[in-house]
Amino acid sequence: MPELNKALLEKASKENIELVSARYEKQQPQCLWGLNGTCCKNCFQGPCRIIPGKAEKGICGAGADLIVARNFLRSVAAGTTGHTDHAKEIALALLEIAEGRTHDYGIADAAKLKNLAGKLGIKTSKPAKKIAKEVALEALGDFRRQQGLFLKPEGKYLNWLRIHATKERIEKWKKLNILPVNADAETSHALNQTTMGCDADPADIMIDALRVALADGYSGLAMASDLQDVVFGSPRITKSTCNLGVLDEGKVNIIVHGHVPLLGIKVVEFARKLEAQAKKAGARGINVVGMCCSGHEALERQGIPVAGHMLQQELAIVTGAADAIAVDMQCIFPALQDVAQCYHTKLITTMDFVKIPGAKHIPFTVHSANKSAKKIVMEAIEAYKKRDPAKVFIPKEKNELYAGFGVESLINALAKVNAANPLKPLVDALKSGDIYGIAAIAGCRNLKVKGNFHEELTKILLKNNVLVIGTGCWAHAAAQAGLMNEGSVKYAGAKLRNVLKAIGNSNGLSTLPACLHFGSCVDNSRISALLEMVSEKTKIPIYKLPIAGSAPEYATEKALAIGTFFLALGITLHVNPIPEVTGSKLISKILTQDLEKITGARVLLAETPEKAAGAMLQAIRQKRQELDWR
Ligand code: NFS
Ligand code: SF4
Repeated sequence: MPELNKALLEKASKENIELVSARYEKQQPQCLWGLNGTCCKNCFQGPCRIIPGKAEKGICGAGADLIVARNFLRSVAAGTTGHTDHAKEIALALLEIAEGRTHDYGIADAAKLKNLAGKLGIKTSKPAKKIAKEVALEALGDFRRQQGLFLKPEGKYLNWLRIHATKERIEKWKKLNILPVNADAETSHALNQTTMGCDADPADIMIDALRVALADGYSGLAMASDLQDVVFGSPRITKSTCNLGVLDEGKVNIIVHGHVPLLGIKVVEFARKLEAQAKKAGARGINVVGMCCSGHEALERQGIPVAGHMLQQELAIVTGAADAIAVDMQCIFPALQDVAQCYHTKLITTMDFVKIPGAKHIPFTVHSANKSAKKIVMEAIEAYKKRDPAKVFIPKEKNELYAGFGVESLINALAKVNAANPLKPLVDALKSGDIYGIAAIAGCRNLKVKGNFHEELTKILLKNNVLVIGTGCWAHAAAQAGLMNEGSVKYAGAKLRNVLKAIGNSNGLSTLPACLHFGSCVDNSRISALLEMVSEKTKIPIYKLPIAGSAPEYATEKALAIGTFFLALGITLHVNPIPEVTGSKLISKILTQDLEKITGARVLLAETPEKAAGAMLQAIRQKRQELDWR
């Protein structure tokens, strides 16, 4: 079980507040059929469970392989909707901005807008808003382009895949017949495909999971990051603070939690505007901090401190100093209100499809953003007046971190080393072995895993001179463990340390941090973009490069979608906990072996950080040998 803020856990237990770990214990032992993936509820003759030797088939005749494959595809599709819905919100917002129907948002990065427009084939010699309209329509095209089961439009596929993927991958995916046409259609089609009496071919279903995952990667992750950069600005390398110690006893504390920066960044803006109101209420000011991916979005663009990861959301309230938590969507525990009602904390929901009984609902749209953000901040100030000082305990856990890495900011930093050819220093270091390989670590925190998997795995890889880049709740964990500040280079092997120092020095820093914060979970697109760039530059396909991924504590369906996207890209991926596929030998074999012949990547299973690091290093070593990079 990952370690959480100990003093706060004790406070919660004294105050008789039930937290996620207690609920986890009460769920033990967890259902074996659920864990091995052989429970089917896809029709109401069921539920059916596969019992080897007794009931090898469900009532309709579906066997273990089929049930496991269908469940897998359904989870990937569900996870994908999280990201495609997110991307669509931003595309729609950009259209509203472009057409002047909202003035609450604008265009913060016109250069990125032009760059995207250029890739999409849009003329850039016109006013930014006109370009923005066309870019938004091209983005929305990825949700509108129609295909039927009996009608496959020749050569048409997602715009966002076309502008990002390498030629090698596009050819590969074309041959596999998995180029997605419409991001929404892919996910809804997956539901039809897996309902009772449709596709009965488990291997076929697994290949189709790759297509859905490509929709996730491009018209989910990449589109969300790209358009958010346009509207809110691209990330810059920035220094900030993390962990629950970022809450400030003397100020009105507002936590923005969820995923879409449309909300979080507005709250930051209005907190600045309403400082005087907070002072009138007796506070020293307003302190906005982020939770989960909303935190990363505000951190990478504005340096806003990040309070914590998914498993710390309830603890933030237990501090007694959280005056308001404003949430949008995803990874928001329904338990938040149960905890909030024990304190003065105002839980504020903002989206029509994410409501929590007992919480205050303030609808938030791109048209009402300013008004709603002001209301949210005022609610927090009102709540602050009711704060009980006797219940306040802010833990001292707080660490510095550098964040804001991504393709643009990293290229800028590398350009200080080699202005004419910024990628060269990185590629040279990879070739020479000064950087032994690149590890991309992503995903949630999960109580099911033993110990601090994220931190331990990262440290072992660093020691072996592997450059670690990552996102999401991994980034919270790594930053809290001191793996993202200047002092963190001590964890890096000597060769990697020299590279980090050299790049840092050229940028006026003593060093780059040991591992690089690549942002929120949709920002996994920044990782794929970097790898795509290295692949194009070296003319070596991603699956041949010394790269390995890991989702060592994944918990959400979204993480499964991202993991499958990495596999489609050709990134060999360690996952933990063991995926819910063990009830089928066929599906387990497809993921851990056969997939390598299909996409060039496979799943690595390991239940300890040592074993995971060993498997990832072995995968990297093998690629180096095949490339003759010693
Ligand atoms: Ni990613 Fe971000 Fe965290 Fe997991 Fe949830 S916050 S979208 S899903 S839990 S990493
Ligand atoms: Fe059972 Fe088949 Fe229905 Fe699934 S689809 S619940 S296996 S009858």
